[in-house]
Amino acid sequence: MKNTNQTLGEFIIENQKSFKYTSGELSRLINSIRLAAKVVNHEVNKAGLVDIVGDYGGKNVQGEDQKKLDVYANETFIQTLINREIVCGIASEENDNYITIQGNNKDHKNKYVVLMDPLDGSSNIDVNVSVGTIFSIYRRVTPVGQPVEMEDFLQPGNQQVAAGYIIYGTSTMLVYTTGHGVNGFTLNPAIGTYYLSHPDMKFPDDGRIYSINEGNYIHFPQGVKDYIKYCQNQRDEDPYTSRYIGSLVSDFHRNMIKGGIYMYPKSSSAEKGKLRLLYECNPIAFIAEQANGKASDGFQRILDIKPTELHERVPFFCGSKKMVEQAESFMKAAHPTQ
Ligand code: P6P
Repeated sequence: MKNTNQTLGEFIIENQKSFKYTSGELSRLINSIRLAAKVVNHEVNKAGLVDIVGDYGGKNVQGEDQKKLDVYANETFIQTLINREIVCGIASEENDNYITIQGNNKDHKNKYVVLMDPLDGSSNIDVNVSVGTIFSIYRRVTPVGQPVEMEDFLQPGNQQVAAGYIIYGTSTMLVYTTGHGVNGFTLNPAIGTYYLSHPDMKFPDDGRIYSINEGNYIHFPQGVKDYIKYCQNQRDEDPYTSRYIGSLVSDFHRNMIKGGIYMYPKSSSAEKGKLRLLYECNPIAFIAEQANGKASDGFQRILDIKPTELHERVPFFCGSKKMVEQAESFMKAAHPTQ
């Protein structure tokens, strides 16, 4: 059993040696995310008290209204990462194009690129429902110079070196992986320190919670309808239950602890689904697989999908391995040519 009084800082140092070919930059990168998360958490926690909630007036690349906290979170993470000379580029849900960072490193030798959704589920902010930050980290492929979109940002999810999320909920947690399992840290806001509260997180192999926006039911592919009906018809001693918060990080986090599946399939109104491959599905899929779970688009492994554009969307089925495999069996039966 790992020491659960360990702080995140101690954990990073202790596990430093498990990071392949890095001399501390990845640790410093995760530390900078830890710091930015504390700053954002402070604002999220008082969102109802100050004039920082509500529409910013801008729209992001998805055409969605930008909430002020969206913009604040985006700027906070970007500035924190820029200041540390570790990252050569950042892509964000809130920015149409990626940002390149030179800093003092005149030949752009910073090793990592970061892709993020700075405040996922932000439509929940003004109704006091938990929201989250999702991040994905890759080593750059091009050796020096400005990062290049195709080589450095559009890498398949199986190339991630780290991924994680912060959930700003009843407590604030940072959950991440560097490819050696998943660990969760809870923030003690009184002293601003994260403690290892959930060591070695694992999905239960099976579960009874399914998370999907059933308001879209009539627009779902037949395979999804068949799976939902399968869940609803299981009236044994341990029936299925529907739980959907409308915040990916919150639904995923609960399902990882209790067992469950999250689905955002394509529909007649969203041909590729809603979730973005690069900074929502890939990082969550990396965490899911590291926790013995599974993530696919209903047919193929999410982490093997070769991205073609920064903000592309994919259908998303993620959670307990047996539940995802069950859902996939309905998808393959109903859509044999896909
Ligand atoms: P819908 C939030 O906007 C988000 O990207 C996820 O966090 C969440 O699970 C999903 O969209 C909710 O979408 O269409 O059900 O409101």
